Amino acid sequence: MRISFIEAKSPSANIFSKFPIPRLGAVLLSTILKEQGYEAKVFIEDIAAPDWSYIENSDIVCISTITSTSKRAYRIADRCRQKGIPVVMGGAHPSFLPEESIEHADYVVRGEGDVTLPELISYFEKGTPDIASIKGLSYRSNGGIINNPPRPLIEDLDPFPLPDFKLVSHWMPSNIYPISTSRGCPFNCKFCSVIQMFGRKYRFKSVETMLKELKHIHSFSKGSKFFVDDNFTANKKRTKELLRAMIAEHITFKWSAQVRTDVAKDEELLRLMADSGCDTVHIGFESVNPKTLEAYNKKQNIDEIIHCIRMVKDYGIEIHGMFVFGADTDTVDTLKKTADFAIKLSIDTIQFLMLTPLPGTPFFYEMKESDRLLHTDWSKYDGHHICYKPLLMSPQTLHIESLKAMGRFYSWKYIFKHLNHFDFFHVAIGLYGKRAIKRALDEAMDYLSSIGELRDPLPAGR
Ligand code: B12
Ligand code: SF4
Repeated sequence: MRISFIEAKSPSANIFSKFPIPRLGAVLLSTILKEQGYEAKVFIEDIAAPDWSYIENSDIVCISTITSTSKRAYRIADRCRQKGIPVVMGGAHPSFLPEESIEHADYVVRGEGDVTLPELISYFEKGTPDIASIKGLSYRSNGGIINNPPRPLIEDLDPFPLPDFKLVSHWMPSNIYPISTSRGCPFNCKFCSVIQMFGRKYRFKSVETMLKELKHIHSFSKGSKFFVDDNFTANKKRTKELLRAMIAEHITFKWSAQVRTDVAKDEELLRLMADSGCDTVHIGFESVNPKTLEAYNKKQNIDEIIHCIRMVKDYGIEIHGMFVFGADTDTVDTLKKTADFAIKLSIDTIQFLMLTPLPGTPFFYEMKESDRLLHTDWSKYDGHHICYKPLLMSPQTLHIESLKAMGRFYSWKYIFKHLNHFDFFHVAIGLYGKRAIKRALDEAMDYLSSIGELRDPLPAGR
């Protein structure tokens, strides 16, 4: 049986657009199926155009999508189904809106697919297990939609294979290599869909398994590595054990990861991070407005943010600071203050996103129920477009001022500061940022004037 996996193309640029990396879902699931004897191949549209002749000669097409890529994913699904190929869809978006996704797919896998998909493939091939018993599966039956009971989160991640990137079409050993060591996050931020999908119980692979995987990856991957865990240091004891073991076994390389401000409270952890090769951390600072931090339920304050920036920099690690604009407590002044704050504290690179009501999150249901969603053109749910009515600003103001705040940061001053230090990498980032902001400002007028026309019926169900 030949199974094609497709990760649908991003609708707009993001920080890794120049060096696209896949999410691990399609790569991991294809590896699991390959180990069970199936022929599987993965097409990541952001990396290269898919081989349609391969895909259209497949027995099953599996599509992975998040919210912003779902419009594209549905077009691919429609095309495959027109050719009579069964389509299975999974990922963060179909998991929360299965009734919408099933309009374009034959099956929707809700939540983690590692066990659900192999059961579904076995059902295709052998007729077992009974379809009604496959937890986490949605499908059509007798003109209606059946949502089987949810599948509990997988407890033990160790038995799953290391995602095999040889299955990914056009993958190069020099690419940034994504690695997952854990799932879930114990926090509960209001806008975050990760915890709705992967839970608040922090699950992680054992140090022994991770060491084996890292040793293998290190033997062939030439690029830097990105730990895609949402909170790589949620359990500091295990992270320190892992990093200590990496250093002891000489498995060190350039890596980056997503962490919270609380890393700065543990200097031993920072030391181990730096010694094992960490060059950049991605941190959700989210806001410099204390009321907004509270509204997001972020459980961090400004003093902790400042302390974190200083400490992390002291250890020679760069910071990619992520901020989210548009809480009911934010004004234009908040946006300006955020840019000034990021400049003053010399954050290395930043991402200013507009708060986005992602399906599955408490924020989405709050906006939907209070009729504050502007539209459901999901391709605009990418953090770079305003999609709801803010409280203290007009949608237009929030959209434009967010871009202007980015422009305040990625300014000529930023570029010349790095040029003076012969830091051409950041000069290039500054120039890229400036170009991206100009393009976004040029496109903003069309988008903002079309908001009224984009208004769709709101999706049903929770
Ligand atoms: C790495 C990453 C990135 C990378 C690479 C992105 C890419 N290729 O899309 C970068 C940094 C570039 C990035 C950018 C963005 N990201 Co991102 N990213 C992640 C992150 C941290 C890890 C992804 C991963 O590998 N997960 C681990 C694997 C195992 O999970 P998975 O891929 O979801 O797969 C599992 C299930 O979903 C399911 N499954 C998935 N696909 C399929 C397919 C089938 C057929 C089946 C049966 C099952 C199935 O089974 C898998 C195994 O259990 C996730 C958070 C997270 N925990 O997932 C956010 C996440 C995916 N990103 C998110 C967002 C919002 C964005 C941005 C819009 C933000 C921005 N403006 O910069 C952009 C958009 C990128 C795009 N493609 O358009 C959201 C998406 C939420 C949503 N509902 O849409 C997430 C969930 C984080 C969050 N805050 O909520 N991202
Ligand atoms: S800390 Fe990060 S991953 Fe955890 S809930 Fe908050 S935003 Fe989500």
